[in-house]
Amino acid sequence: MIIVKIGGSVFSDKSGRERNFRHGVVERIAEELVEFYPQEDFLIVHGGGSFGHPEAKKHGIKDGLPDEPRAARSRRIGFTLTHKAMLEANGSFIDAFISKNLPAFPVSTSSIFLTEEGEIVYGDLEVLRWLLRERFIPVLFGDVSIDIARGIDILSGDQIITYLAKMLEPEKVIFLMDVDGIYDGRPGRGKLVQNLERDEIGPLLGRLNCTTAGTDVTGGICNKLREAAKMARFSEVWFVNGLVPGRLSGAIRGDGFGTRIVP
Ligand code: ATP
Ligand code: IP8
Repeated sequence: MIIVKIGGSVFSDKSGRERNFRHGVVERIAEELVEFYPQEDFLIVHGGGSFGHPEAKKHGIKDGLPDEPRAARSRRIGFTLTHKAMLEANGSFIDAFISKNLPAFPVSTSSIFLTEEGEIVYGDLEVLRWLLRERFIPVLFGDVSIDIARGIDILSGDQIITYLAKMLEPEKVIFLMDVDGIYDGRPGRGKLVQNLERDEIGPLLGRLNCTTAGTDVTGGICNKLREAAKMARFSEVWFVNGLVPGRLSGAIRGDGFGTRIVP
């Protein structure tokens, strides 16, 4: 089984208007999967992109639930609206996959995971396992979460993937981004790292100024690399450009262009 994370920077323009969706890009990604399905099983996780992120920020979801009853009530409504924005993105994914005759099935992340301070502490994977057994392509997404410490939080698609990699042991995890892979500096300035050993991730995080406090000065890449270091213990991890046709197929075959992390 292969897990594919479709980054928000691939399926939408994160600096563009809210809720823009690159239908053509997602349909082309689905076409690349058609070459390999059903010989290969796939599980898809997509990010928030121009759907979840602006809504989560607007409603202060990462601040949890406040004590004051009126503020808490309005935050709860924001929680639902953020989830609804993600359902809209997820619906467009399902339509694109179905249009290419791929049996994609939506799985609402917030209905199967609980977090504590942003980390997954409970996951009900039973239905997911059965969907895979019955040859569906489950499509999960970065989402809101019920958090047992803060009331509510945001659960990133990258964290979901680490958890799933540990529990389901896929042969490969592929991250689709809007750049060619992991650079040893900012894209455009640093050099693309094509083969990255798990042990080299720590020093690279240092060079990229990813502080232990988790301030992602280089965008979401620090979080992605930290999660990749964890999941590389269980499977091979690839970072490839999802906007360039053929890069996903290359990573699936194993001869692709991008960054490959080896355990
Ligand atoms: P989402 O979290 O919405 O799913 P995503 O998975 O597409 O989004 P981002 O969190 O936007 O990913 O992170 C990818 C971005 O990180 C790229 O657009 C790239 O410009 C930026 N970036 C910064 N530093 C680096 C680096 N050293 N190597 C690779 N990408 C980097
Ligand atoms: O883009 C974030 O998921 P990510 C999900 O994978 C929301 O980090 C709701 C912002």
